[in-house]
Amino acid sequence: MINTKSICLTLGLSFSFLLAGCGNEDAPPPEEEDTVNYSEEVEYSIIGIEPGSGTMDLANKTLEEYDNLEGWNLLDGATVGMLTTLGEAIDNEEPVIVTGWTPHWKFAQYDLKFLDNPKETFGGSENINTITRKGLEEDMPNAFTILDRFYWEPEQMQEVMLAAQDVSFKEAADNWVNENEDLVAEWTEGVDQVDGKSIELVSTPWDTERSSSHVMQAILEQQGFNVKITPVDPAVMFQAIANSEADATLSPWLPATHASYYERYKEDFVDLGENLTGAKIGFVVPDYMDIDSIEDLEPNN
Ligand code: PBE
Repeated sequence: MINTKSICLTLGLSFSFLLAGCGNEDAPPPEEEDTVNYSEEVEYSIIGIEPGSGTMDLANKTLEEYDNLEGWNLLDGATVGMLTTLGEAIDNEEPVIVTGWTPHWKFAQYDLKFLDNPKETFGGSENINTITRKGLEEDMPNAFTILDRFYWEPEQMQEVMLAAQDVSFKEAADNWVNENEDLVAEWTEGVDQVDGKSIELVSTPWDTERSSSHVMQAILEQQGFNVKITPVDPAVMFQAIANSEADATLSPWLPATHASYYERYKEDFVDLGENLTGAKIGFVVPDYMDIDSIEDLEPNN
């Protein structure tokens, strides 16, 4: 019997010809491998998060604005569900598309990328701002000064988020504050201690904001404040500050993510500016997926 494999090898034929003509019938021809249809494989679905989030507002807008996303579904859910689905897909090297954001520990744990978004439906680079109710500066000038000065880097926020995978946010934030005394001293320099004055922060329920609000809680407690953190949705966060039901929040993502709420309430709160820059949201996929842009996805016809 003629051994075709050894003939192919001796003839030194190209690799693709070898695969096509020389045994290994189970392997798909290379052309097929190149044109794997990720859109079909993910069933034209994007794994979303909580419906009240800014991320989902912009993800819905994205589905409307890209013609190639016609017939796609954005699945509501919870952030923990999104993270579980993402982790399972990665364990199996399967394609998956999620709504994602950074800073977040998922980028430290997995090799992920944002899909390019030429229509900028998720904005570009996002900031996280600190806003307070009107009158806080007069009522609690000490807290106001610290809130105004507080600014940290995405890496620092990510440290707290990562630590809080193993301990509570309170403990992770207390530890971070103790380990970063010099930086904290810059924010509290010259600010007098108070004696148990109560202050209420509202925070959205995601790890990013749980980190910043617990760090602020730890700092204000060191200054003698009694600090309560109330977790709420973005809509309620803006409402509570605008109505003076809460004192301050470190949770608004701007200029894109929470733009609609910001516009609606902007006359009724005080914006102290960024507490973090260089954040980002969008559609996120594992690095092993061979697509780079939202425009690489195909409509569900
Ligand atoms: N997120 C991402 C918030 C802000 C950006 C989930 C932390 C949200 O979508 O509202």
